[in-house]
Amino acid sequence: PLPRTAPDARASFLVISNRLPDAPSAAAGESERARNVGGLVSGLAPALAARGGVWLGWSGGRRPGALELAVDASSTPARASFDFHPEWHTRFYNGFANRSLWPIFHGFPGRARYDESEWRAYVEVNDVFAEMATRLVAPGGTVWAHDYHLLLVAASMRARGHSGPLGLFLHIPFPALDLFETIPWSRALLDGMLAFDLVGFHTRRYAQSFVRCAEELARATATSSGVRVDGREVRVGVFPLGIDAAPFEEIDAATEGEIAELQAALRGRRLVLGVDRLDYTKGIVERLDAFGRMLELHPEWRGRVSMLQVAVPSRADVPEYAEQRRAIETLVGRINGEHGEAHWMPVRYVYRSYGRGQLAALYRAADVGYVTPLRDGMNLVAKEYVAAQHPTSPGVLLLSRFAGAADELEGAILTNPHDRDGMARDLVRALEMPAEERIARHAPMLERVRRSTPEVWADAFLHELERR
Ligand code: GDG
Repeated sequence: PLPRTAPDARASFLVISNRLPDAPSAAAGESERARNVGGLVSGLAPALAARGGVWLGWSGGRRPGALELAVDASSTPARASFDFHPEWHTRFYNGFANRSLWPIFHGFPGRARYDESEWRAYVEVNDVFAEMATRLVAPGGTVWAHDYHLLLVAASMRARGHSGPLGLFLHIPFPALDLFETIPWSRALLDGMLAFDLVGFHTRRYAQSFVRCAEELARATATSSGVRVDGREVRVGVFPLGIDAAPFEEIDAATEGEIAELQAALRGRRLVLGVDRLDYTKGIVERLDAFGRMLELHPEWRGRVSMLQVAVPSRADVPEYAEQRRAIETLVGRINGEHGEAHWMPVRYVYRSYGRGQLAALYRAADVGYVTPLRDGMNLVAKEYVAAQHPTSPGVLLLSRFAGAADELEGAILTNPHDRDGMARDLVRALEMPAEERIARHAPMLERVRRSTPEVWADAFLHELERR
């Protein structure tokens, strides 16, 4: 399908992501990345403005034949369109992206399923994005693609004559060779990624896995800056994404009110908080289970602590997500049934999203930030929790070793979400940590979170991408 309209002036800088930052939700209850792009947008907006750039992504609409691929420039909004094919949502997005790439990249081979028609849709949609992108950006312009939905756009843009720098940032982990090579189209995906000039990851581990796959599967040679393959240099870099801490640090009057209300409801009980998109990678079931185990092992905490789990609706039309929701809700019921009293519910669970101010209030009121994904590219919730703590009476961050954020947040208690008893013990340690130690752990983390803004991240990536 060819674009029907395109703006005349070509941009010198183009950002491409599956969804546009301000796109309305695709399906009722689907929050998707509308939130984390909050950080992305604030990081990229200055770069877009300075360079007269545009942002290309799917608008979220699903009407066949409608204007569906929108372009949002910082100053002069432009739109381009293609005929939307409804099966793209099921095959490309819910299919190959979220039922094949998402699970395997997070280390869940048992959940990954492969279907050739979905792979074909993935190739086709990447091609459509590439076609649109090539029309929008000047031939020598800079292109920055985001995430696992768009691993093939660089190859396709090169084939269409684009000569400027092409960069990719992967927001999720990159798996070890043993897992990656189980994907039926692993070689094609790898070649697609190797068509970029710069590939960025959140952590060193993911970058190393990528280099290892390139060596083994594409006969690349590791160099000091990345890999050399077919006589070309592909740079590989580590660019940990941060947050804008200010909105979480500055608690306004409305937020103060929310905190007071929450504290009144807690009636002196300690609060352990989990906030996640409802996703099996986030380890919500394991986390609830360890909380229940803690109440068994440490009955002295019964009636003195409550856990609140906020689960933000996500990808609800993918069967694994609906099933995960049922598993969580069953477990919450079981824990409350087994451990609860008429006057005390151990777990409160809400399936909805909150505004940022409310989220900041929850973070600040929580004694323990319970952030225990089984695997997570970075995890920005951990950083937001740190930013929201009061520096003289901070809570404790209990963080999974398997979140990318664990590399940076050294003051956290690092835990293994696969170890139920260990996590229960770490929870008690967090609840009992003296103020002095809490402050000593929190201060350097806050410093780091403040410094590492999305703007710093975007500048570092783009500087490297445009360095010749
Ligand atoms: C992917 C990677 C990587 C959550 N609930 C609400 C809400 N949120 C916001 C949080 C946070 C964001 O959503 C979630 O970001 P995470 O990083 O924790 O997780 P993913 O959505 O899985 O993001 C991840 C990230 O990309 C960036 O590269 O860190 O590893 O999986 O900002 O605050 N926001 C609002 N209401 C909510 O109820 N407004």
